[in-house]
Amino acid sequence: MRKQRETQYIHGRGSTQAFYRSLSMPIFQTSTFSFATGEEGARRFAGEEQGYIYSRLSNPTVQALEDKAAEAEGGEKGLAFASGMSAASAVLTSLTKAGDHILCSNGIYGCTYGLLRLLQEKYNITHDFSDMRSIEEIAENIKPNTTCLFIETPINPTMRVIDLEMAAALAHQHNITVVVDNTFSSPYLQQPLSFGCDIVIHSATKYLNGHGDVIGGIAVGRQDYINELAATVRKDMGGTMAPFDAWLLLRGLKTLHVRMDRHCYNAEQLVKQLKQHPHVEEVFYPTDSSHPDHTIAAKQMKKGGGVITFKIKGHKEDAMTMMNHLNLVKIAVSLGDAETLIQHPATMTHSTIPQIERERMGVDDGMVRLSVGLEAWEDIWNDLEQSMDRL
Ligand code: LCS
Repeated sequence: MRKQRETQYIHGRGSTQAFYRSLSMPIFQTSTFSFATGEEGARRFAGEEQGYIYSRLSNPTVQALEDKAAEAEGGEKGLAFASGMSAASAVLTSLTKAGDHILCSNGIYGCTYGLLRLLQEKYNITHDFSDMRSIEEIAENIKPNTTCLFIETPINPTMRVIDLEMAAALAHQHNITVVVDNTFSSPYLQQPLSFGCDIVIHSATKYLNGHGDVIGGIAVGRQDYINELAATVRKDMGGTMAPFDAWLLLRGLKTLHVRMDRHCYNAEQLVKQLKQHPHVEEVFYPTDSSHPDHTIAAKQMKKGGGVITFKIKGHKEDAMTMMNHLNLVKIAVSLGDAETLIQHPATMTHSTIPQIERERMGVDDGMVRLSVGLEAWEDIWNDLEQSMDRL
C-alpha cells in the first residue's frame, strides 16, 4: 500500500538501512570511488555497469536525497544541485537552445529574472512574462519558438497563484515543457507533477531543509529527462550538491510536514492580526479570502504556506522603520527557517529587477515579506505590533 506523505518523508526511498543498519544515511564524504580493475572503470564510464565513479557525477548520500525528493514530489527521479539557482539554470539551459523562447509567470525571484536576462543577452534565448490568469492570456503569449513555460506559484513576493492544471493542459497542446518552481509551497503543500506539470525545481535552501544552514537545489521529473540532465548539464557544467549538504537536507526533510503545519498555522494567525492593524494597507496570503487567487490556491495547495507579504501604509522609509524596530524577527533574506525573517523585496531580493519591471510584477516599494518561523505566533505578533506602533 502506498504510504502517506508524512510517512514517506521519514521512511521512504532514500532512508536506506543498507549500511550496517544505520538509521541515518551515512555521509559519503569522498570525491572519488576506486575501481577493482581498469576494465570495471571502463565499463562504468561506458554506462555498461552501474556504480559510482566521481562525486560530481553521483554520490550515495546525494543520491539518497535525490530519491527522497523525487518521492516527495511524486516524480520518477530527482537531481540535487549546489543551489536553487544552479537547479534553475541547469533546467532552463537543458530545455532551450539559441533562438528559443521561454514564457514566464509575471513575477519571479530576482536572480531567476537575472538568469533569464543572461540567457537572452548572451544566447538569444528570449522570454516574455504573462499573468497566466486564463487560457487566453497564456495562449496569446505563446510563440512558435516557445519551448518552456516557467512558473513560480505562489510568486515571490507578490504571492499571486497560477492555475497549474490549466497552464499544463494548454502548454502540452503546444508541445511546451512546464517547469514549476515549487520553493514557496514545498511538496507537502503542493505537488505540481500531479497537475500535469513536467519538471519541479526547488531552492532546497528553504522549506525542504528548514533550518537555515544549507544552500541547495533540487530538480524532479521523468526518469529519461533527469538522466539526460545528469549526463549532460550537471556533469559538464557542475553545480552538484555536496554530500554533507545532502545529509543535512535528508535530516530536514524528515520533519517537513510537522514544520509546514506549524508555519501555516502561525501564518494564518498573523494574517488575521495584520489585516486589522491600522498601519497595514494590504495583506497578501494565498488562501485568505481577500486574495484574488484564493480559489485556485484552495484547489492546488493543502494550505497557504509560511510566507506573508504585506504593504505598510506610507513609503519605503516606513517599511524600513518598521523593520528596524523589530527585535525577535530578523531582517534577512531567505525563507522557510525556524526563525521568523523579514525583508524588503524592492531593495533586497528583487532589487536587481529594474523598477518599471518590478512595478509591472506588482512588487511595491511599501511591501515587506515575512517568512513566518516556528516560534509561538503571539511572540512574533507582539514584535511586529510594537515595531508598527513606532510608525
Ligand atoms: N526560487 C525561488 C522561488 C527563490 O525564492 C530562490 C531564492 C531561488 C529559487 C534560488 O535559490 P537559492 O539559489 O538561493 O537556493 N530566494 C531567496 C529569497 O527570496 N531570499 O533569499 C533567497
